[in-house]
Amino acid sequence: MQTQVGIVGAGPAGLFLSHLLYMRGISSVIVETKSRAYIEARVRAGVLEQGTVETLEEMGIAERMHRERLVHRGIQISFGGKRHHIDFAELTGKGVTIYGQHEVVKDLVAARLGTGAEIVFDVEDTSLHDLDSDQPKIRYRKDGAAHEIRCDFIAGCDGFHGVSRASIPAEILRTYERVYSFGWLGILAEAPTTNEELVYANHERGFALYSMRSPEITRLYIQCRADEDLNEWPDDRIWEELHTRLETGDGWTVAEGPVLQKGIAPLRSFVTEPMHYGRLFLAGDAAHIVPPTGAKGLNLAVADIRVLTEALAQFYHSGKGELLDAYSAICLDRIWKVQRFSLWMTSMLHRFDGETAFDRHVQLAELAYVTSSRAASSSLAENYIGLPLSY
Ligand code: FAS
Ligand code: PHB
Repeated sequence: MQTQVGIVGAGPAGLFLSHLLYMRGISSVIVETKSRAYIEARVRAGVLEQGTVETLEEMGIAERMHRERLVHRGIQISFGGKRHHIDFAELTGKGVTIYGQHEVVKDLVAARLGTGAEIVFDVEDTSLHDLDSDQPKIRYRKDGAAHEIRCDFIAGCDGFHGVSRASIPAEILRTYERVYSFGWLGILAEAPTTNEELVYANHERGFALYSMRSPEITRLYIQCRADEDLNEWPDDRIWEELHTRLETGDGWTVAEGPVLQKGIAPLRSFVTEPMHYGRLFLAGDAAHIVPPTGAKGLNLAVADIRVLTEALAQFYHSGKGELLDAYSAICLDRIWKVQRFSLWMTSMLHRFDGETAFDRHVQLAELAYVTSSRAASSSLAENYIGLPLSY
């Protein structure tokens, strides 16, 4: 098989790239290890920045999102038993969209297949070859048969555990990482929302987050040990911990309901430099991971893809490679600013092993300052709604 851009991974990065390239007249094929049903049911991010919403609108696949999304003016931060509103709309003129990542994936897959695009699901043994030539190749197996895709470029959109980053010679790569001693235990519950915005809570017992997917479905998280055993967390223990950590003394309570999904995700800050080698370009989680506290993972993938689309369009439409050469630097400028914000939000809202009484007082002072200073809350707001896009 031959195509202009071979894409590894049908997550948000790969799917956004494939459709944006299609709109620029550039052909692509996506290979994906999982099934279509699996990737469309995989519950992950929930918050879309304005830039991601505008990208979906530019692609002409925002109709269901506009119909089903929730639009929030801001967030609430809870500490010391009180909730404090950070009003993004008042501070920045913009809000955020609540629309599940798996819904975005459904819309993207439908749009891609609607144009006759090639998405090869259920592949095995993906490998990348001849990356430093002008005809790199993706090889994979499907239904026991070996296949090869000859491309001009390969986009590594296969997430943190994919093969793309590992295909770059180790001596080329520099990686930067911070691993946290805690993770997030998350549940998806069939329970009505009882608050009109997300609530981020810093409680003596640890962090908790109240989020949602629709008026009928809530998404909630509690900070837990990274090596926590999910079997030790029956539903009633989770609900009890959520009520404790989200208690605000103002009468607000979290509604309970059947738990539809339950899981523990580790937290990590991670960056790969450079984000390309030869004709292979990394995008999204294949190149970087942020702790979900800043709701950035999916949105950062979209920002990478907008740059990569412009760079590939410049190459095919004018024969120039300047943007391809500058791809890593352009993306990394935003990536490190998003890493900073996500680390800052995580440090402000979580309890840390070994923290001293002094550390705790400084953390509570940070929370008090951010929720009482217009300058500080404006800084949080402009990062949370999304920094301006490069392209
Ligand atoms: P993805 O990981 O989404 O997609 C990569 C795709 O490549 C997958 O479909 C995978 O099956 C496929 N793949 C992997 N190896 C392959 C191979 N060898 N060959 C072919 N295909 C291969 N972000 C938030 O903002 N908020 C959250 O609450 C949040 N929660 C998360 C919870 C979990 C458990 C995880 C893992 C991530 C979470 N994230 C969250 C981050 C997440 O949303 C990512 O940032 C987002 O999915 C990034 O999209 P991609 O870069 O496309 O990577
Ligand atoms: C979610 O709804 O899944 C969500 C929202 C905000 C975050 C992380 C996760 O910071």
